[in-house]
Amino acid sequence: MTDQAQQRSGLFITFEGGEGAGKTTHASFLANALTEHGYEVVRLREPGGTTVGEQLRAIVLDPANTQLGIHTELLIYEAARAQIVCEVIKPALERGAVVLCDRFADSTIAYQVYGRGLPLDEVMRANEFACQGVWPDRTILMTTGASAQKGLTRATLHHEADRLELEGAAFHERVNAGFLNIAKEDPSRVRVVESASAKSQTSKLIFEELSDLFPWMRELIDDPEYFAPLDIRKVHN
Ligand code: T5A
Repeated sequence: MTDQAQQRSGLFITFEGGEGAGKTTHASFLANALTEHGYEVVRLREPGGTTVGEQLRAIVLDPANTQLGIHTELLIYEAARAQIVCEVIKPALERGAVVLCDRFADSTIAYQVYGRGLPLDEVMRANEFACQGVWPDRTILMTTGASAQKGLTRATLHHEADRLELEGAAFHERVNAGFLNIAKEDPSRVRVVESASAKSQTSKLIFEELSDLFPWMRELIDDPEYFAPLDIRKVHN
């Protein structure tokens, strides 16, 4: 382990963005790089990441649950979050791990406020309650360019559309606009990364946005060979 890894207390990094933006792909590549550099990495997804959370995920994403109300939907996401925070994220940060999470509280603002139309102040209160004082140190917001359709097409290429993916294009456009607003309001935490081009290029941009937290990344950014494999092999999630 590097000296730096030993001294650093835990770091919480989230990946956000619309459907199929590339969060899983790039969180996985980053996790490999951090592990190679001696960090304990905890990779999670929301909703999910705990036994209870995965059960809640199955409910909220099941296209058969057409009766699910938008308040119930919000509370399911928050319940899953409350569980992953206390069961996994808090203990990992206390140990000094780097926690990488696909989606977190920003998704609730983007989907349940901008997408569904729930009041911002109420959703922020729900987020605060579920997060229990835990908040990301850095958020990578991945975008697929002007239209949400590109991400939706990517997301449903290898699996059946889930309940949220089945929402119309207008819903997903509002979600994407919501994410960009969140970034505008908190630019030091939320870094926007375009993921419309080659994966290697996207990953390099992500490393640039994290290089103040991990200065050794600067050397990798200057090495084109490091990112090249992303364009030719599948990174295991
Ligand atoms: N939700 C979630 C809420 O409504 N409220 C909340 O509070 C929370 C937490 C979760 C759903 O729940 C909603 C949001 C979601 O609708 P999910 O499966 O976790 O669902 O989220 P998705 O966005 O649907 O996850 P995906 O796996 O579909 O998308 P990713 O992870 O963004 O994309 P990824 O990495 O799987 O890549 C998709 C495809 O694109 C290709 C990849 O190879 C892959 O095939 N690709 C590129 N990927 C990255 N960079 C490039 N340049 C690429 N080019 C092609």
